[in-house]
Amino acid sequence: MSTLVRTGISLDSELLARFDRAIAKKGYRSRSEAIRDLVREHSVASDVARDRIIVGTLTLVYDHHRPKLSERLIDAQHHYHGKVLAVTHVHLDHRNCLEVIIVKGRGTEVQRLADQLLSLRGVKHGKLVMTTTGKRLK
Ligand code: NI
Repeated sequence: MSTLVRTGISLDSELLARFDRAIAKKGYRSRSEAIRDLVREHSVASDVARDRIIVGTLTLVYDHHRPKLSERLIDAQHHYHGKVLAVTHVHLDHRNCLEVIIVKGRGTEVQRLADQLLSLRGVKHGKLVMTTTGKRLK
């Protein structure tokens, strides 16, 4: 079990003032929580860089009237079936669909799937957000 450790750091006063203003704007009530989040962000980025198992969401907005697009999206997801945990689909209007695909796998594999889907013609916008199971995030 880990314990809470207090630490002090030396920072340029203007840099610290800028940091304090930025975190206040975001709603942080303490510098410690903002720094903890930065460290967690670094930990997730490190897991992605080391190609560890990550979880993520891939959000897509696409035009389902585009010929064969729905079929191509489904084919690609079946190809990566071990990585796709769940899919939520919302019909935004007569033309546009929103899909959120929940994925799990090595960062490079998940990125490959995301690139394949995002580059299809008719996919208007999308983004992959990678995170971790949280085991290494205290
Ligand atoms: Ni739809």
